[in-house]
Amino acid sequence: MRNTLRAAALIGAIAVLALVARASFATADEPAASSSTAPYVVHMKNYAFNPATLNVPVGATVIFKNEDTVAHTAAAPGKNGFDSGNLDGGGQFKYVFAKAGRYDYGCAYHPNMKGTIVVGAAAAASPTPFTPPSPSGY
Ligand SMILES: [Cu+2]
Repeated sequence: MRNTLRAAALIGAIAVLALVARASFATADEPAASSSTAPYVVHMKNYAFNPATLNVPVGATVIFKNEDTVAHTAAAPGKNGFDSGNLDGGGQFKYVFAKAGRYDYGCAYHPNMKGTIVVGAAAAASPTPFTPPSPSGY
């Protein structure tokens, strides 16, 4: 009885270790930054994100620039989210949005600071017409 319990505890510990190892591996593979798209900038100024809503294509690089003298963060929850961590005044954070979707983010220090990055789905709002990918290669 006691041995069975100990074995179960051991198996549980191994499972937890495996999960932790996999989680740390997953966060380690960051998407490769593509320099083909000009970076977009979100200014953090006067306790606000500007623009509050930013539409970008998939793969776009967005730079969050803290132009206040106080510290801010830019963070979106969720598995595909992002987190700048603490950004002191004058600091900046660069992130590549490799997946389409809507990213509602905010500042950890100032709950009134909120912004949205819309990745990919904004083709209709874009002034440049959408060109479908060429059908060759299949
Ligand atoms: Cu803030």
